[in-house]
Amino acid sequence: MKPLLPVGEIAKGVLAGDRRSVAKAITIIENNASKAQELIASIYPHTGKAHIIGITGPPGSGKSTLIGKIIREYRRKGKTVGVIAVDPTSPFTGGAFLGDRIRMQELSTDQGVFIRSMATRNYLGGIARATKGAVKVLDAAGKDTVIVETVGAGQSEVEIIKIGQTIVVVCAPGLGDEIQAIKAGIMEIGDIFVVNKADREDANKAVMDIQAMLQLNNKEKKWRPTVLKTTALTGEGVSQLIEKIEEHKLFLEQELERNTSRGKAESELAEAIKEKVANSIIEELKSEGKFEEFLQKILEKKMDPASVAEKLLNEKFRKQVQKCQN
Ligand SMILES: Nc1nc2c(ncn2[C@@H]2O[C@H](COP(=O)(O)OP(=O)(O)O)[C@@H](O)[C@H]2O)c(=O)[nH]1
Ligand SMILES: [Mg+2]
Repeated sequence: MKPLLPVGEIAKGVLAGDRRSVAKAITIIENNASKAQELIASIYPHTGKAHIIGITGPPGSGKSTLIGKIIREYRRKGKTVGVIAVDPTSPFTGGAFLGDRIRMQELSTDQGVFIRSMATRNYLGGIARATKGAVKVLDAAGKDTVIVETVGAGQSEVEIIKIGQTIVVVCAPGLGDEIQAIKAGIMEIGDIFVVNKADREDANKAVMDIQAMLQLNNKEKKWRPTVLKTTALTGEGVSQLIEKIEEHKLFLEQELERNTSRGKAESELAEAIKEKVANSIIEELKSEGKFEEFLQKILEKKMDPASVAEKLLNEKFRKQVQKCQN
């Protein structure tokens, strides 16, 4: 066996975007909790640049096929893509991925694409945590977009998919269980709903079913989820899906900006209030002669400024409370 590289070396490789280091880093995250922590700590400052897309839905709805097409579309736009598939039913390593092996090879030799499937076994700290770590690795490695694929069922999947900043729920007509998948808490967190296999005739009915459910769920939301149709096999509808994803990304960026300007305004207002209140209290103390009286005590070193301030304020507020009670 080859000697193992120290974590620091692997982290350096990840930051340089080296594929093999990325693969090793994810293996560390899967297998070694203490090393994983060290690794995450060293790459963490370089994360936060990628847009993370969560793609969920029932098995067989065509998520992996669709992701193959999404990757191609992003590559055409010159963007790099990382994929973490948490899906035991159709692992990316299997033949099902992308429909055929030729296209899979095409993608696996592309340096701008990194695909990794993670089994849903018992990871230390949980699968959601391991997935989060793997996403950070791809983010730090410079991938513009990171996609997480997961089967939409059960609470742990909901946990995983929340890693995504934009959440895409993929259903297919005639699967029967699309509504169940949506019921599992995913309806509330989906940003974009996709009815894949639009080549099937009952696709429009599925679109209407989802739209009806969305209407029931119509809590005051700033982002209105939409329903799109795709045919992953041919790629039809995929560019519209990418457009919607980009629109949601822009929405998130604008929300963030609004929130930070709100935060700034909030602290400015608090500062302004503090200044006004302090000034008016000082003025009052001066007019009462208290300020001068206690200033003298400080000059004579009988009291320190902090104790004086406390005493003055205590007296002042006791008086006010008494005023109120009368
Ligand atoms: N008719 C049709 N079949 C599709 C379409 N997209 C995927 N499939 C097929 O559906 C099956 C499941 O696809 P897969 O991508 O593995 O689904 P996943 O389990 O959601 O990842 C495969 O046999 C695909 O070839 C589509 O748009 N139309
Ligand atoms: Mg799949």
